Amino acid sequence: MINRRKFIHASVFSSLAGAISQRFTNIPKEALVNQPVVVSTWDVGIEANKGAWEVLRNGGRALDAVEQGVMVTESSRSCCVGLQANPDRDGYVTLDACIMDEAFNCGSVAFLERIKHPISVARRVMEKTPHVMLVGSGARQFAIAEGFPLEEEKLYPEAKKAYENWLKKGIYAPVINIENHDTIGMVAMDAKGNLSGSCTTSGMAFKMRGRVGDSPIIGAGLFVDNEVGACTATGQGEDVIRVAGSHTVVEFMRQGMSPETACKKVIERIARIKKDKAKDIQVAFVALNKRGQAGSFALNKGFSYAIRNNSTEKLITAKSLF
Ligand code: SD4
Repeated sequence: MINRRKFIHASVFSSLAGAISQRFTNIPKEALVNQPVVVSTWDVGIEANKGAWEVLRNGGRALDAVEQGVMVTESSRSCCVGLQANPDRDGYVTLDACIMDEAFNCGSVAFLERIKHPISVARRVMEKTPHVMLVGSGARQFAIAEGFPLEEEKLYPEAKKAYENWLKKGIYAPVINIENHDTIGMVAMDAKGNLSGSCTTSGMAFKMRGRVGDSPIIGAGLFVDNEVGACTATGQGEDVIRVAGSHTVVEFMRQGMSPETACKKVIERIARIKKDKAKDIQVAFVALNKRGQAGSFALNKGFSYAIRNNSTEKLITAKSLF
């Protein structure tokens, strides 16, 4: 039998817990609007959002939308994500991706070669293994066992040209800035108000063999907390990882900040760390809160993000620190 002291303790604790969760999410329940929306990074996000929207407009799940959406980019010959992308400095294309749903389920692959849709392998890791992350030959072995075709090992013509060009000097000074990006990150909310996110990349062009950036790292390149919001990152992954970028943005939204302000706070933190080097790189975050409000902020000019909902489909130039 529960005694009076324990009862008082339990009831104080539960009302405190309610107050805390209300304060940290800071979003009144009645303000929640279950309108589907999808937001993704860079100009390629417009086409990717179309793929996601096919799922969302039919009442589908945000998780399916963010997978289908970025698969459009992974397949696109005109983009820099997926097997058509630039290789590492040894001439091999290596891919990273992750996905996260509304219940903290997540899956990730890194340093994956010769598989066309790393995002789907990441989802399979999430759904079919007790793990979150598989890398390298182990990730590929798992993909093949799951029936993903092993593609030919080759460089697509544009990537081959770019690589041969790079080899002429062969200077190892990788940097991700506005001319040089190769990722798509996507966050979405479905008609039930559930959030999910995905992120897929070929990483940094001509990177060191085995280098992995932020994109497949849950908390860095992507984070989803269905009570609060979702965030994805793009840009120089090393600098996103060191501040646990996407997770930190979500935590700022939990404190009540708008998506844009939350992204800005983390960008400012990166700028403080990078000091005078902050102007040489690009980092940007795109975030969506539980009310379906989207926002973004970049370190430097030149970043845009794409949004699609029932009333709009557009590319927005993000505000930036510099
Ligand atoms: C990485 N964040 O591997 C990725 C690269 C990127 O646009 O976003 N490029 O560091």
